[in-house]
Amino acid sequence: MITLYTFGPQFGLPDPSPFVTKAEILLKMAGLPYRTDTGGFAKAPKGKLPYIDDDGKKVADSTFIRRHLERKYGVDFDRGLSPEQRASAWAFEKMAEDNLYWAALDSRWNDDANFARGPAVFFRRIPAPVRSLVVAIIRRKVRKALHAHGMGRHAKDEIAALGIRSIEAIADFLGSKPFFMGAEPTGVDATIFAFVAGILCPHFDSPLRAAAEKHDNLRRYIGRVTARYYPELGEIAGCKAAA
Ligand SMILES: N[C@@H](CCC(=O)N[C@@H](CS)C(=O)NCC(=O)O)C(=O)O
Repeated sequence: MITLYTFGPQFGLPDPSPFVTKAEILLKMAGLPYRTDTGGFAKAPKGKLPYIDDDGKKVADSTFIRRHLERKYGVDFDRGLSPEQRASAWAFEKMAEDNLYWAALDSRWNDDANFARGPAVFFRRIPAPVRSLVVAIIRRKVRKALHAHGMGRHAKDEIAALGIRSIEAIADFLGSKPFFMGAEPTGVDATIFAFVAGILCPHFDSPLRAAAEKHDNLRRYIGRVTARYYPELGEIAGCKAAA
């Protein structure tokens, strides 16, 4: 049995981390039995979630989890796609993970109101006297990571502009297709769903959310993917699971 290490559902999302949600959807797409465990962060091989334990073998990072499932179980998440489509899918995935992610992270962690409504809850089990110190240390760590990536060096409106450009690209590429690459879901849907759902999450206010909300096709897409992979949740990010 595969164990997927997660943060656990939060803010009406399957997980606050889009990378964890991506890995979970890939497991669902593969049709493999798995369990989730929210107690693995301290032992994460790369200091981040997600990672899996598959019969004693630990695989960290959502993309390497995907590669592991492809190699060990013979799953082709891009079944039916041409090499050109596979290339586009990879490029969109990495745009979301390596660029859009940082704009979304900035809006959750550096906007005080969003932080108070969101990531602050991760620290509520820490005793009150030291909590504010721990929160300050972790927020500084996130700011340093944003700076090291480069996104954190931009002004607020520039960060929003970059994030919105990615959202527009996602909405335009999706167009009227049911799933990101066509009539059926493929691997990239795990990523696109996870990121767009996180941005549309009504728990947070941001220019990214306002931009995403202008695209009905994105909202319908979230409903469609929810129906396929999280029917038990009924709706995610205010988008009702669609029949
Ligand atoms: N490249 C990784 C990214 C994973 C990642 O950034 N996870 C974040 C949560 S969204 C994390 O665990 N951060 C904890 C930390 O940096 O201390 C993947 O694809 O799995």
